[in-house]
Amino acid sequence: MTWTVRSTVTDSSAGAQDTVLTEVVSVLAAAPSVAIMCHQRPDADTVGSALALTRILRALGVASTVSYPDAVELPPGIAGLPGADGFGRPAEASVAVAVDCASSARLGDLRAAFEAAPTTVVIDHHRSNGGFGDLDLIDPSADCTTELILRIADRLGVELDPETADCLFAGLITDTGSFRWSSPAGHEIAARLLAAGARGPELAHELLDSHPMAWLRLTSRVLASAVEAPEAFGGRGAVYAVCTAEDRGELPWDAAESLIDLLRTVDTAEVAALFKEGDPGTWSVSLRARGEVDVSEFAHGFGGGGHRLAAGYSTDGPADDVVRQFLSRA
Ligand SMILES: [Mn+2]
Repeated sequence: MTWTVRSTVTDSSAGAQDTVLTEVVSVLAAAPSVAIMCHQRPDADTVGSALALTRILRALGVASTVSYPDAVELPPGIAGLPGADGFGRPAEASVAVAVDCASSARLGDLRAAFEAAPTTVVIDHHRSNGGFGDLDLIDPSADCTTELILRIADRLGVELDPETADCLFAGLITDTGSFRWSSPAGHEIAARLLAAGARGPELAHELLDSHPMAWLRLTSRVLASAVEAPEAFGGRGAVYAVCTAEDRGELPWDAAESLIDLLRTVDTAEVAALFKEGDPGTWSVSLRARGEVDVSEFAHGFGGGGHRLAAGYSTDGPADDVVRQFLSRA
């Protein structure tokens, strides 16, 4: 089956969402095979979404593969999710599904395989996602992409088992900052997932509260390097810090991911920015805003995207240049 009419929903109105959900569910249920793909620098929401969706499809008798881009290792907490040992290269499939992926560029080295599939489906909650599939189920009002996967399970009538609940909960707890900015729906979903057997406290510990000792040293180094820029963003102020590959040392690629949550607590700065070096000279930049600045818009200017108050972009160059470019537009 090939969908010739491109169907995109990026608004949250119930009617529009419902129409695309119906289409997505019918495509998935009828698919001979499905290749599910995560975004670069995979987090708990993209991985939890992929693993939950593959379990839901298995319950329907639909074969699927789960993949994430680039040759990286999953962070230990995420690698502990049920089924995470099943990640591999995508099989040639009749339907490719990108989960939690704000743009096709974020598919990295999976992009060609995604685009080669006869039917492509995008399931996401990033407001900056304009859609890049034949079917785009994009709901910016959802707290996480696993919330959308739950809607698919419900529509298919697939019952939640404890493992699927774990995978869905993983996306919810991380994308809501441990429920700090969860919507009412997010709390209701959490209650459902816990009742279905999700290991709430264990997942919170494994995904958010477990680090090697060397992480404390890294944290102290990076936070000590933080700089305030009171003139930035029309005088609203910014704070930024740099984590170089050398700072990170032997720690894994995701070691600095959560440090933005400490930086953004600086009460004199509207915007927090964390510059994280991967391979030397290549950077991913995390941005957070308190409420007045749209960092998704700002990140878009650098080819990135995200949510209004949490966004990011990738860039190259020496640390000083990368910071200067940021400040010149801030
Ligand atoms: Mn997400």
